Amino acid sequence: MAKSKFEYVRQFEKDDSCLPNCWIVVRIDGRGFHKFSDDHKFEKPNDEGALLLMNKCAECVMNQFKDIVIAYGVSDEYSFVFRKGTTQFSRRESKLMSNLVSLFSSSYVFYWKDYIKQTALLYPPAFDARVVLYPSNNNLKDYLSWRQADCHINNLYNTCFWKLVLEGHCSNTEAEERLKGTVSSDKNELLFSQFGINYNTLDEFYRKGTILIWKKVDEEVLKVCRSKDDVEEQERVVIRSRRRVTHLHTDLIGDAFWLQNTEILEC
Ligand code: DGT
Ligand code: MG
Ligand code: MG
Repeated sequence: MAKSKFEYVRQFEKDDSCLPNCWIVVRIDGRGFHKFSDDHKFEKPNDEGALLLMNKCAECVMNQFKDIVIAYGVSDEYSFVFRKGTTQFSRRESKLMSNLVSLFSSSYVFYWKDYIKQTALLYPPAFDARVVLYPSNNNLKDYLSWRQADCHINNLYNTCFWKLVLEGHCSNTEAEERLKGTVSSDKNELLFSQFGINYNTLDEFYRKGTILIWKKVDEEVLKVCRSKDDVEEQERVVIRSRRRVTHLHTDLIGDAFWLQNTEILEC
């Protein structure tokens, strides 16, 4: 095909393919979700529907991008990890990042009404995205551990803060003052002594965030077969093994998770 004289402008595009043999992590995060969650009356500190909506969007992303081997979500963020050898979009960073974040955002709007009952969507939400490459398995495990440790620190703080405000008759400033300089054990003690709550027994859904991985499951499917003489059609139930996205709310910082799910790092 003949080329136009304008064709040369393509040379200005930069090569942004990700380094080979590295884990590619795409992390998305809600823009201004502090305000967004107030405007949409999200329950404090955790809104179950809002978190389930995030998980639904992440599942949509994984179902379209089968090279994502694990995803981890907490609050308004999700991290997606592509297998080291992926050739999706020739590993181009901008293509990977923009496709994921736009599919996630449109899913958020599309599924909103199925998950958020208290209010209609008041304005279009946005998510930012970044790509980070991790060369070793340990780097990747430390990355995910960092996000889950963050989940723990924020959730413990927010649980205390909102208990003090909603049930402890504190103003926001007073609750902040009460928590200033406290370490984890102080916060655990505060929850126990003042509100009778053992933090470690609270739902893991909130304490650990959500891990999405692929697991093989056996499914029953109805198959139409012909009889031996090729006269009759018969329906038969057969078992098919399928890879499905599985949701976990468990610790991924310790070794146990990686020993139980060795396939993640082997891919
Ligand atoms: P950014 O990311 O720099 O644009 O700013 P934000 O406001 O999104 O801040 P970020 O991402 O550091 O923190 C997430 C905010 O979203 C945080 O203020 C709490 C809020 N949020 C997320 N999930 C929930 C929820 O389930 N319930 C409530 N009440 N708030 C939530
Ligand atoms: Mg945010
Ligand atoms: Mg965030």
